[in-house]
Amino acid sequence: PECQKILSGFKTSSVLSDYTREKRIFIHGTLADQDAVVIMEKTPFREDDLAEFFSNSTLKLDMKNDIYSTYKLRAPPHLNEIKTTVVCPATEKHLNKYKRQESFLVEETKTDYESITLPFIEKQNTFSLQWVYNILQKKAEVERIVYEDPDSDTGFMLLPDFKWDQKQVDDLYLIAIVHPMNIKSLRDLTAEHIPLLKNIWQKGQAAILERYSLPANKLRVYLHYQPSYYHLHIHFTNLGYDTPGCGVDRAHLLSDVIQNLQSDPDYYKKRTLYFPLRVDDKLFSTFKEAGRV
Ligand code: M7G
Repeated sequence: PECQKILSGFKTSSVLSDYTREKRIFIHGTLADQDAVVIMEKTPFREDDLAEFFSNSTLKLDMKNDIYSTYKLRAPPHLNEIKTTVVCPATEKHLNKYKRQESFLVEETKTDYESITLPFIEKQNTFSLQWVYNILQKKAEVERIVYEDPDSDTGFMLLPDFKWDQKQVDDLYLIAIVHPMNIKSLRDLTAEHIPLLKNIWQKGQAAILERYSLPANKLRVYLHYQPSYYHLHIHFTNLGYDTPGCGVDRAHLLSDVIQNLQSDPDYYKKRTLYFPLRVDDKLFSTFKEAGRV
């Protein structure tokens, strides 16, 4: 792939958030006068690179004391790449999504969903799904597809999530995007969708085993509620890696979802669901205006 210099024209406006331990930073700025978000993340070490890493690096001594010494290591640039994501033009919603801010747990009853959340989604207050349609119509990320089942009722596309650079299996992260076009989220699922969910569960696991040699019992497979994008998709992540968003407040294990629908066909239509929302999230304001926060 070609090397691009687009970031040389990036003008920083503010740091939206900065996660020291995860070595990840979210920056708001402009690119050619358009709002943009740049996300940079230092990537894990790869065992396969270690030999080259040691033979081609130089060390600058910081301090030495008895048997202890610390250094700054300069590695060859190709072994020290920074994973970077650019969103441009970025909307107000993107800036909110990436800004570090306080969250509150929201309670959503069946009625809240029907009177607050659903109208909110239908007014297209949510993120554009263009990137999802591009994947389903093979207009983008075509060469990244890991597995595809084209069936219009039970089919899906499995491909790497853009949070994963695919360099090591340790932080494996894929998403399965369903072919049916009318399932917005967990809330729309009924017993009718069990064949779709089981199909994704079985074929997704098999494809990941074949491609990455990672067995099913090493995978965390879940849905987000609320998601950011209201076209049903399932997250497949390495169990050994604490993916952002894998916590109990947003993640619903696919295995539980299937069982809940087996025990009650309308389980997710009726349940009260709990999830965190950020204070600047428009959905949060909508719940607040309705007196539900
Ligand atoms: P979500 O649960 O709707 O929202 O998941 P979240 O982003 O708040 O977790 C959407 C998933 O799709 C996330 O894991 C994103 O990293 C991933 N994703 C988002 N976009 C815009 C893209 C994209 O263009 N390509 C790919 N491959 N993944 C994306």
